[in-house]
Amino acid sequence: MERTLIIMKPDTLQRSLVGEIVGRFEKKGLKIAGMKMMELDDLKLEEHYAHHKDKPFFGNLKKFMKSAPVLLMVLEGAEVVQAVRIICGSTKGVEADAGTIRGDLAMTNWNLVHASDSLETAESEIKRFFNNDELFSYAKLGTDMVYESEFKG
Ligand code: 3AN
Repeated sequence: MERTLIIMKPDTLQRSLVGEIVGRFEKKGLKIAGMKMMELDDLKLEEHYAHHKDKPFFGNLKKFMKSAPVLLMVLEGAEVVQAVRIICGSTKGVEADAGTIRGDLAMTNWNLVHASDSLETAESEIKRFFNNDELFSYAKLGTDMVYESEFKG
């Protein structure tokens, strides 16, 4: 099964949307393999947002991401990277489809969640934020109600 990284950004905590957002992933049938709260620092943010480090908004992005703790979650499931990106919606809230987290709950680039954009990125992002002993393998009840037999495993 694939794994992906979710960061619930400071606006999730400040807007009391933790339960709402975690609930959307749970209701989809995804399995939580790890979860924790953390304050991000410049080093972690410069690594995580390396692709944005020369952009004019990078300073504001770092300031925002350090303004309150974040919640980190590793989700597991078949084709979970793609499934989670669809649930999150496109980057800018006002342009994101209704029904997505960003489309329903965000207006701007303060968009509540980060989700890994590919399997390769997910692997390196999970390693960046989680130690092996913070990730859990267990049999989740109801899995056979979520997946067709071809995805069982
Ligand atoms: P996504 O989170 O949809 O994968 P990224 O990785 O391109 O999007 O952007 C990460 C974060 O950088 C966004 N969530 C947003 O906070 C910020 N960001 C991206 N593009 C812009 C922009 N044009 N103006 C301001 N902030 C931006």
